[in-house]
Amino acid sequence: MPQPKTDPHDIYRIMELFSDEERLIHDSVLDWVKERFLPLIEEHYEAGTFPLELLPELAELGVFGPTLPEKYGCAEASYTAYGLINQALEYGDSGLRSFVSVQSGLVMYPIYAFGSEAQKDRWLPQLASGKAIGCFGLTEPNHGSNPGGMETIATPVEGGYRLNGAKAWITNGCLADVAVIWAKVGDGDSKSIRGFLVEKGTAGFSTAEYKKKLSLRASVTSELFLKDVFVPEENMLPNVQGLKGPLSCLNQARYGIAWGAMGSAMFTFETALRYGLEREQFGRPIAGFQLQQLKLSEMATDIVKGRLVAWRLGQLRNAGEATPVQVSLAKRDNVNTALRIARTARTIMGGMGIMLESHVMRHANNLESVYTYEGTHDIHHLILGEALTGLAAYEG
Ligand code: TGC
Ligand code: FAD
Repeated sequence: MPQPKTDPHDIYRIMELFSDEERLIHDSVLDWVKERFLPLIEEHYEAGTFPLELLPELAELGVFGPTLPEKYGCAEASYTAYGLINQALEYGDSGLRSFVSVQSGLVMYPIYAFGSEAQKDRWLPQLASGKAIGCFGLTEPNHGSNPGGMETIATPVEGGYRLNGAKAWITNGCLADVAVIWAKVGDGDSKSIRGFLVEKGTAGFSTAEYKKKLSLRASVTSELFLKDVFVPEENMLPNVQGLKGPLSCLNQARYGIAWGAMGSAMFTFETALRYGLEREQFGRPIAGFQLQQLKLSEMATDIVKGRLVAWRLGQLRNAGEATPVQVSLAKRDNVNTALRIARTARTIMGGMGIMLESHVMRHANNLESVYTYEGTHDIHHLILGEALTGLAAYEG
């Protein structure tokens, strides 16, 4: 087989930008993904299940809430390490990264940033160790891109609140021991939005799984129903109010996706390159044809650029200076790049590319969801558009 003349996996020697500790964290997660996760993914993807049997090992790797303090059982690592973890996980499957994104960025983060000491002490160690699973309920059947319009209402009653409403498309909804539910209190203004920790088994709280997804099949997605659900006062997140509460959590998860998408792109690129070197047509490897080299060259270039954007964003985040607009740019563009690369990888693999066993179409299908969740591609264009012009174009 012909041999590459440069390291196709890291042409720009980007791994040298990270500390020894960050590289160690990345390598241990990536090794685990290759050895333990990839052998199981086909079976779970076909069955439409998440490999829950791997949860203790995932927790052992320290991937849940990795930037949070050690006193809660977390790794207290840098945001760069957090990014590299996401990159390694999504090399396996976007559903695996989703599971970890939700647990870390959308459940542990709000409890840590906005919760009471009692809420942190109770939930963070359980979530870090994988003994509890969480989910994040923001989207509703009638309000996706515009969560400020939410209809879920929390009515104050003696000792707490009574929640009524429904949430749609919730990752890990059916699995979760605790759901972070965002609801309007009182007059229905978006400034009244509060976060509530709703525990599995609470009377009036039920879930239903979406069963026929063609994307993220190895991730559980659910509807949540709240009918007169009593939530005690102590289960409300005390330290945030308004839409900025849930939107700040999205910064965490969108940041991880910007890295994760590059992991997916690296997998599909590497798979297509390997195939192109092995597969012969017209008496020579297909990677030797100019048209295929153009594709490989563009894929490799786009991966370098996307990884450098993620790295720079990580530097800004480590310094506490990353803005939501910067996060938006990276989420949108890196996911779009990864989707384009997955589709191109599929074409290089010809008919084989449509097979589950070749993995590239699984990645492409997954990325269709990633393109839409955590703010659609369009919404992220509008966020950058507003920053560039000072004109918000969401309405009218
Ligand atoms: P707007 O008036 O712009 O803002 C309301 C308040 O929020 C503040 N804010 C932010 N704060 C922190 N981080 C951000 N990224 C923020 N964006 C806005 C803002 O400063 C304001 O604060 P204040 O104090 O003045 O009240 O709000 P808007 O209603 O006009 O909406 C703007 C828009 C459209 C950008 C926003 O609604 C949006 O991002 N929509 C997209 C919705 C979305 O991303 N949903 C994701 C749901 S969760 C999910 O998909 C999980 S997938 C998980 C997985 O499996 O990985
Ligand atoms: P809509 O908002 O109805 O948008 C439909 C189309 O209209 C899109 O192309 C959109 O870009 C476009 N559009 C909307 N508004 C505008 C505008 N102003 N200008 C131009 N175009 C516009 N949510 C959670 O809360 N928690 C979760 O854990 C979660 N997990 C998810 C998992 C999966 C697999 C999926 C698919 C979604 C998940 N979501 C979750 C929901 C996700 O965040 C929403 O799907 C997303 O925000 C878009 O909302 P929507 O699907 O209702 O689309």
